[in-house]
Amino acid sequence: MVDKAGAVTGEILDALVLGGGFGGLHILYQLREAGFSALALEAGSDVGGAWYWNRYPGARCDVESLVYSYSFSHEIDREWKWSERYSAQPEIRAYLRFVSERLDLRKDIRFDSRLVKAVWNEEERYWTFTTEPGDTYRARMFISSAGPISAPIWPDIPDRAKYQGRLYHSALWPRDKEPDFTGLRVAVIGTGSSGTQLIPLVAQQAARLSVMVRTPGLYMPACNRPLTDEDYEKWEPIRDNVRQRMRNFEIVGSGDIFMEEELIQIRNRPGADFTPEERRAILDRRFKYGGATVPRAFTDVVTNKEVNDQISDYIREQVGRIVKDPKTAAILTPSEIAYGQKRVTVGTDYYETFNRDNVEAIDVKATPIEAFTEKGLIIGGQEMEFDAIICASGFDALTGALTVIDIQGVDGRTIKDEWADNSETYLGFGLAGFPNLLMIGGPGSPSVLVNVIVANEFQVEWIERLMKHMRAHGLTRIEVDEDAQAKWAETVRNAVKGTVLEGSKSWYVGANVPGKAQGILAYAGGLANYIAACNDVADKGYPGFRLSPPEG
Ligand code: N01
Repeated sequence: MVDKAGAVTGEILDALVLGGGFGGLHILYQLREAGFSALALEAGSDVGGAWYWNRYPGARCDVESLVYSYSFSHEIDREWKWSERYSAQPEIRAYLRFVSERLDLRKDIRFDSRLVKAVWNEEERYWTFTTEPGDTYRARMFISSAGPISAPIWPDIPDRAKYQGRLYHSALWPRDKEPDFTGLRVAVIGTGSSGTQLIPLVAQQAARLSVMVRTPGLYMPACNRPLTDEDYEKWEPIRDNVRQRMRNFEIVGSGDIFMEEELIQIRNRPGADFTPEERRAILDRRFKYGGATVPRAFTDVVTNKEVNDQISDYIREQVGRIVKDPKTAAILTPSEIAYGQKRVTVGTDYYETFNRDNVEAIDVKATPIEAFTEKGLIIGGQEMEFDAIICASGFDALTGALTVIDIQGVDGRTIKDEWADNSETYLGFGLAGFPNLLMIGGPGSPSVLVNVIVANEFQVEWIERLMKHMRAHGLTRIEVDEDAQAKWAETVRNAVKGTVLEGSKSWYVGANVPGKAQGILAYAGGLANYIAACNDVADKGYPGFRLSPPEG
């Protein structure tokens, strides 16, 4: 079975895009506008990417929606109105559906099409793609926007298949019927961003909720609220300026839209400029504003231990203030984590939920979960019975979305093998041995360490510029130079030297996936430096890439 746009007509597309999320929709649009033929493959039945699959209760973004949205189109920006400061998953999905319809992208997306194989044809210089329903496509360029956090992993606990109760993963939530936990004994494994968001809502239904806490993270209340007409009256006159400043990297654009200008300016100064008392007063003002903004108070939060300690302590203090039972508070206190080593979680009523009579925290660091059983879990040699178990156990981040696909480059080299020992790329865009493959949000790019929508938009525009360059110069092949890749990998490693990230044991460094190569996965040197490096490469005619015209 082959698709009309692919093998049946014999057409070789200019590009095949993997993924129908934020990055995939944008690159599809840009390529079409630039006159390239392109299709996108999406495993889900609709657009949304991560926001299609992560439909667990309470799923919402932790970046303010007014800037967790596209800026490339003034029209789209003005036509869409967000209802809340941090939008919930259904609204983000609706937004992406709106964008896909508004830009007439859906006709170029193949839904329910999971890419399982991609093979590079060196002689003919194109990729052949095979999807799970068995369709095949061919394209000169393979552009992956598969998502940095899109390959779910289950907890590394034996005998999961034995469990006879209702088993869920937060990122593989049922698409047909919303689960009802009313009257059930429920366990949640995992207290990262997903667990933190779903626990308060599941607790409202469950008869008993047991939260398995292994490494408690730093948590901040979102202070989410509806966006009012008044907010929009404030936003309209500053919108273009904020968007521009974000694109110039003067502001982060993740959670400070309506923040006082003075605090935004302080953010450009090191915490070392202030006394501990002054810093505390600044943190108090940020805390009132809400979201992940407290830790982003100064420029040196990940490099200056004293400043980092103060911020980490400030966040930790909340636990004892809110959680009434001291034993529970001790289990939830993130004593092992410094700010920056693990992503701060942002939610609503998370700590408050542990004051409910039907909720308990179980310390599974002290007493690990040993195994699943037919009826529940074994912890400390004792079986605990549960009617439902929710695994909010995270993702094989940045590399996992591509290593699960059989991607064969030059001489049959596979991405899975290439990334067995490291996750090296050149500028996060390309990988030696895999010609004409370009990545959005790939390892070695800033992606998850910044406002990912802003990073995506830059990468999309950079790829568009590269493809136009290749077309203008009659070039049909591009491949990363091994030396350039090794140098960029060194830059990525150096970017965390002397920062708290060196001590990270989280998915940032692959520590959550047994057997995964360990090392920082994203470029932590800041979006501005990253953009300067990538633009410099483009301005100089793409050194580090070998570009060539058709042979013969
Ligand atoms: O996954 P995680 P996530 N026994 O990896 C625990 C983005 N995101 O889905 O830390 C016991 O953070 C594990 O424990 P430990 C965001 O970037 C964004 O929550 O390894 N526990 C940990 O607590 C985020 O960072 C949004 O000790 C086990 C949890 O499972 C990223 O996605 C919303 C265990 C996994 O936490 C991932 O978040 C959701 C075991 N055997 C996600 N195995 C927003 O925008 C695993 N764990 C808000």
